[in-house]
Amino acid sequence: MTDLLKTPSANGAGSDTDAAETSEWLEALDAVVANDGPQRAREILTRVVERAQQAGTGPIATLNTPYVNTIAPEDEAPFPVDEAVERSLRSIVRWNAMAIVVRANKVSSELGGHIASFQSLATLYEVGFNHFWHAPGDEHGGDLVYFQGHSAPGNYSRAFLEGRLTEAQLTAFRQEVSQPGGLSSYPHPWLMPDFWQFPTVSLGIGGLTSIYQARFMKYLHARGLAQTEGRKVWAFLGDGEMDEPESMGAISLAGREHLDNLIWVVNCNLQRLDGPVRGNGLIIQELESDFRGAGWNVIKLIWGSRWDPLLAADTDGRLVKVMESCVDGEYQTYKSRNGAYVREHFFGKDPVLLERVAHMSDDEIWLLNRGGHDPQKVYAAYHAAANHTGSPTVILAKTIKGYGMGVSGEGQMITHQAKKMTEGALLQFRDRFELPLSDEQVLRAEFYKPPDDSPEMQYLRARRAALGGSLPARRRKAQPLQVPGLFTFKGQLEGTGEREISTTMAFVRVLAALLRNKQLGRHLVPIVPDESRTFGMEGMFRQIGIYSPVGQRYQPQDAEQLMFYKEDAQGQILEEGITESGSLSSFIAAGTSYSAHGVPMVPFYIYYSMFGYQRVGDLVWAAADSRTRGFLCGGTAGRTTLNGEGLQHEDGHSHVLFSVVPSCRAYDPAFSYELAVIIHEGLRRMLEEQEDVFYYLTLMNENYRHPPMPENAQEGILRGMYLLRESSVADGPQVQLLGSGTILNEVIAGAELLESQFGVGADVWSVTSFTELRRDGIEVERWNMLHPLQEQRQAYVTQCLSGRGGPVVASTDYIRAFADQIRQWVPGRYRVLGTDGFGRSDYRRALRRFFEVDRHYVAVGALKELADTGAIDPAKAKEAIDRYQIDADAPMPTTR
Ligand SMILES: Cc1ncc(C[n+]2csc(CCOP(=O)(O)OP(=O)(O)O)c2C)c(N)n1
Ligand SMILES: [Mg+2]
Repeated sequence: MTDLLKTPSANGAGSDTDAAETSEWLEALDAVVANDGPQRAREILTRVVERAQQAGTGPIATLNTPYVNTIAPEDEAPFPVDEAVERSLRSIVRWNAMAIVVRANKVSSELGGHIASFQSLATLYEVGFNHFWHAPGDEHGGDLVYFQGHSAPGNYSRAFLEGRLTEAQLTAFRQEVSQPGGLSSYPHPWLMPDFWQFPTVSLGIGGLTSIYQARFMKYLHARGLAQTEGRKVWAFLGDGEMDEPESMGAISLAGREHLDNLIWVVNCNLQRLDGPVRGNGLIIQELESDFRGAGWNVIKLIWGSRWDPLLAADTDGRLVKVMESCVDGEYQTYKSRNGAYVREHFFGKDPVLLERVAHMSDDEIWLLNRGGHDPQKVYAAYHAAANHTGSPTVILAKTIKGYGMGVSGEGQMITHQAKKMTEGALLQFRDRFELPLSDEQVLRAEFYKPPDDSPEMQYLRARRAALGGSLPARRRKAQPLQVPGLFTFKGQLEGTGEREISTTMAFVRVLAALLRNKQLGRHLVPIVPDESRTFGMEGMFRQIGIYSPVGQRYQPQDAEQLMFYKEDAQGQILEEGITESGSLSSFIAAGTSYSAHGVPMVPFYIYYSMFGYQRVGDLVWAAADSRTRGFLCGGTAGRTTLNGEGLQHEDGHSHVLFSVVPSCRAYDPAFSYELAVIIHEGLRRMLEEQEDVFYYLTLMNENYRHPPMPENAQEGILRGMYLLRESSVADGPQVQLLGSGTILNEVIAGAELLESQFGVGADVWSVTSFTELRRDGIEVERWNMLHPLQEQRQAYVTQCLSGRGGPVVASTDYIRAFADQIRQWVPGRYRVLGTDGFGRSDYRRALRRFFEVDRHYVAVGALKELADTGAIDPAKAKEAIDRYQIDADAPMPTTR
């Protein structure tokens, strides 16, 4: 990119080894433009560049255009209304947005808030609200707008004028707990479920998820599930935010799939939190080449209309040359000073330009505006973007951070965090935007709403009515879908007999059974990041097809095979390639389709569990925040079960990570029937009850026999544990053994050893979810604390274990913190075994011994607990250690 910036521009900057020859070429080009127009010049130049590259010149940078607006003034769509009313309306929105923050911080600076970002965005938002963004209704399915998170006061301000929020609510900004109807600091579908659709505030997430949203809309359309044509996804992103890898990481997908339903507006106010985004460069030029390279339609919106005459007169390119020679750090400084400063330091770079502006006063120079603050130019850019077909559009709008804040922030380094305005700045703000407020009202930062019959209010209502209603607005529910009975999974409930399969395979069978279901099948969205073969899902390629907007343009290599690689315009699988972030974004788009499109869809996103939460944790939270429904399936999970892949593949902690997400139900099932019961219940809750939950399921790749479902196990499977096997030793010490996932088999084997070799009776419990058990325990404990005089309740874990007798030992394929979650509700002694430490490759048997979670450790653990309670002699534990050849002095696995 730096090279591109250094490339001599069309205006003649840079070195020249033969100026006369260059001049001849340029004159020839000028003649073509004059006689045949710019289009013809473009044709010729394209051919010339091709020829030059064939001749070995190497790449010639063609991705950047000069630092001026992409749309020439004569090509601008004319602004359709009298701008005066809009200006007045916009000024009121600006005022209230600022007042929301200033007033909250008058009470206490504890609450925070941002003023400067929205002040730079106001024109970009208001033109959208007045002319472009449709709410869902009979005529239009509705546009989806990803608003900038920390500019939320701008949305609240408008909603106040539209009569959606009260003055009391504005005053309760960021008081989400203590004030009824208090406004959430940032967009949040849990805190304002009828208002906010997209939780954008973690920077980068909005951009990435908006791309996959646009793609998902095309997918829904192609599959005939929703009519999404004509609907647009708009996303507002900060220029600083573009440095997040998530922001730019999927722009090539948008280009490749021609997502012309996607419009990004990057607010290039040149600043982020600490300082300039590209103090020593030009962020707009940098982004232009990146996006153009990725196949986007790029609209640069740099200069406002007041520059038009100066640019029209710039036939020798001197002005554009100076524009390109300045860096963003300078542009920021200009707008924090005054007209005289701009004259001296900007136009003063070229004496000829100083002459050209000699007739202009300092005030006139100061008023030379930036594109993103000029409604006419913004309208023209939006109009072009909304009518563009064949590729996504990015509008790079140049603005001023803290516009209108004067000494309290305009273009200043500190502006991002400014939450207060000086009295002088408040009065100036009033004067500049011509607000009908007295000095006293200004100093109290009173909210202002013009009378209902004022031109502003009439205009505002008329525009939103024409566009179908208010935005943003969130739909809470879709039509419920009926979930078939549990018998759909008959095969899983009956067990596998002698056949040995993995839970991954069981999952694929459950999914296949669901896909065959007439009502529900269409609503499922299998998502894989290039791991279908790992999970044995390749049979689905042929059966339901892989979505590709262009179908399949090639004869697949395996066309002769039964299960060939089939891409299809109506394909159902989202085969994302190697992008866990992209896959999770598809998961969010599909799992919130009930809300964004009124069409319930159930994503099943299956991936390597190790490349799950720890890789894309923030997106997992975005999914939860968005009230996403669906199933995340961490495949080939477990620190010792995925044995051969070694350290960076073996997941022993994803369950602990998922346990922290409030809307996630996480399970570590051991048997097919458990999986079937859990998935069935999940579907029922998501589709029939319309609960906003998602499930995390770990799936293993170890093959073993799956028994039929024991009677009455269903409730326990869902609540988190049930008794799988009762002790067969009637008189003798007893223990309770807990296990989950594949390690449950080791626990069962451990019970057999205890009974046959030590005469100790062992009950075995299958714990499908330590996390659900903990949730229940916490809830019960809280209730008991707050109801001291009522009969105290018992946690489900306690109910299960009390009265059964003996100490409790748990073993899992996860770190100890996982099973430790339930400690305080386990009656009596509780020993937890787990796989803390770095993974490594070996046979499963060896790994389970290394991490001390195998049957022998289960037995030793149980015997030691019994010894500690005085039920047996400690020598028994020692006997087991010797018998099983355990090296008692081996260092902790965590240190190896
Ligand atoms: C992932 C993440 N990191 C940091 C922040 C804190 N933060 C909020 S806004 C901001 C600066 C944003 O600058 P820019 O994207 O240019 O937006 P502007 O306010 O200038 O429009 C920062 C660092 C965040 N919200 N998310
Ligand atoms: Mg910025």
